[in-house]
Amino acid sequence: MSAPKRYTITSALPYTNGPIHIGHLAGVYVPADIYSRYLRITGNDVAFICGSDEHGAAIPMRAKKEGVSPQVIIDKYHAIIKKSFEDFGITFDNYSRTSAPIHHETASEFFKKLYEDGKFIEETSEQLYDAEADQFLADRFVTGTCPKCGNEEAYGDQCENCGSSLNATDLINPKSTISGAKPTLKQTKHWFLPLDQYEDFLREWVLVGHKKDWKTNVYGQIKSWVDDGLRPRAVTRDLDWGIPVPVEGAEGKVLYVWFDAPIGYISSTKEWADREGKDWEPYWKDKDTKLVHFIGKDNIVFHCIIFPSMLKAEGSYILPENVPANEFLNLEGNKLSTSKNWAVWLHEYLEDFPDKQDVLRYALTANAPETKDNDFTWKDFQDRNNNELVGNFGNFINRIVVLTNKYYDGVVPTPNEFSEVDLQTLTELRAYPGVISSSIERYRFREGSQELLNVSRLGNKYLADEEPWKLIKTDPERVKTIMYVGLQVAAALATLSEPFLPFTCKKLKSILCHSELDTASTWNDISTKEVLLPAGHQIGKAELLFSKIEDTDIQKQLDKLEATKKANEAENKTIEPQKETATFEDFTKMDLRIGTIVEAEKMPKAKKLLVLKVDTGINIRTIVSGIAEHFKPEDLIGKKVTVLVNLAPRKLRGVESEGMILMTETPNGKLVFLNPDEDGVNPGAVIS
Ligand code: B3M
Ligand code: ZN
Repeated sequence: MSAPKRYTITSALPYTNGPIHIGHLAGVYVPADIYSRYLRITGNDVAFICGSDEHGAAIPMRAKKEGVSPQVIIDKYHAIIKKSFEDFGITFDNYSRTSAPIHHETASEFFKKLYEDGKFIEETSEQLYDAEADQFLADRFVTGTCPKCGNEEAYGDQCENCGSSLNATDLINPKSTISGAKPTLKQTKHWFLPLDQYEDFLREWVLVGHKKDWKTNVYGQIKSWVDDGLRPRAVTRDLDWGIPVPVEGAEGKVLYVWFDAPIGYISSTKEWADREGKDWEPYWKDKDTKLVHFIGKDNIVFHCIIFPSMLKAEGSYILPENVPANEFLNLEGNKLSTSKNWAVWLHEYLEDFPDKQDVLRYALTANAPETKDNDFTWKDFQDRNNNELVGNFGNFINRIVVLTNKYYDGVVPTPNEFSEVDLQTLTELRAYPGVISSSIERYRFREGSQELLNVSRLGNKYLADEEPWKLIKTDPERVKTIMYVGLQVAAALATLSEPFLPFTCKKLKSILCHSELDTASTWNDISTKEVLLPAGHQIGKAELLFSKIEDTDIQKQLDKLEATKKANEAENKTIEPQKETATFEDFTKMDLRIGTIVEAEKMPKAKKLLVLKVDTGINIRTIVSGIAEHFKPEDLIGKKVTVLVNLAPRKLRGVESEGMILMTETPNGKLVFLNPDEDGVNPGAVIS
């Protein structure tokens, strides 16, 4: 463990164009929170900073889709995001938003300073333009083929396939995402940050300076960009949503979202410092402060090339000490996607599992996409809970607390002489703070979470080997020592679990009555103090830390995803082309009548068929219908339906069918009787 320091820890500012999902959590917020909590409890001065990213093209685009103003969108999602982070236990010291006046001021000042210091190139050039929509096209307003990897859906600022940062004019076959039109070129003036002038600085700072201590995925990406050669990058846009460019001759232009958003870290720190009566500057300007950015891999270029070049150009800021970017998390084998609703949304998770914050935190950490993309499955989530949290951690704590209450009315017993095994267990225990610290300090949270579970494994093994429940009859003095040692392991777990399982930590501390201790043990005490829970200390009653997650709970989640899949398929379903023209004569040939179903039963040995008796007004006749998977026979009796009565009779499984009942289908494949108001019956649905 290193000496206490000042840390500024940032986590990517989420766009307020949708709620938070597990991909955001696993990639950014859970690791950042583990890191921040750990640094706080080991005595460091921490500013853990975040806020909503409310500018950029994503917001007006979402607003358009929902038919409301961008302000409505940012207010809606800012509230959802902020609340879900709070309920989930993410301990930001400040959660701001980039629409806040303090941010507009800070970002404008930053731009003006670079402008006045002559750090920008001002250039009028031809940019992509959508004449139909009367709008310049950059960033998400334009897609096309990536010149680097051939991905046909690259955006105007970035290719999500290969991670390249692009200028809109680099795209091959560009297409406006507003109108679908092929853009034309139109002249416009912008301010560019000449990144090419920062190549030497970037080489020296990252490629030489951080070769050893940055993650290889991050380092590799930076190296390939710098080696490819950097080009000036426009930091202004022709848009009406954003921070107005604060110089003359820039009417109708705003700052590029990736220029203002990272400055959001600074403005959020200012907001926090103002509220807390602190000085914000040391957190951004003191050379001894460690600045760490937690982000996903698609944000690497912005945090490792563009923002550092901006900070360098400004001149008075420190640079990040590390940018431990994660890879992506997939969900049940498919890429997470806000627009396709393929996600586990945090606010929905918290509704479905209101007291299981730590379970999701743990599942996402134990399976974190630290070095490669990973897959989240509900089955893994259930297994980790049932086997690791309930079966290992919870089981150990429950055993030790129940037995302490049973044997000693909850009072920590006085140990007798320690055996070899006792001493070894205590020695092993003392090593864990160092082991877990080392994992966390190297951003290996996955490894750290497994080491934490090893502590309860140590406790479980110790109890299983020593069997106090057997010895209590024959050697009660020995049992006192065993229980005492076990309780020290439990006490260590209470402290060591805080970064990974904060809700559990709180519960466990309350069970062990930590607050009643003269000096509650800290992280470092576990290695150095002889005693964590002293003999004579009274603990509380047992309470389950975790509970089993049943198959039905998991099935509900899987069903939700299945419904999303179906809805997506339906959305992509092409409308069947219109059939050949029917003459009026053709039409009048068909005799359509209203009928009532008077009897219904299943056709033996046929999964899909029902045999119906229908009163057509002409007679009661048999009609065989392929609707058995959609209706129960008993629900059909008395139902009025539309019947084609003069369809040539035909035999189905030996039963003659005299007519056809008209039906249609909802997008997810459910057959329904003709009732156009039925949920999901859409224009274009074929009647058959
Ligand atoms: N708003 C998040 C994203 O790319 C983006 C991060 C900004 S961090 C300054 O999803
Ligand atoms: Zn690409």
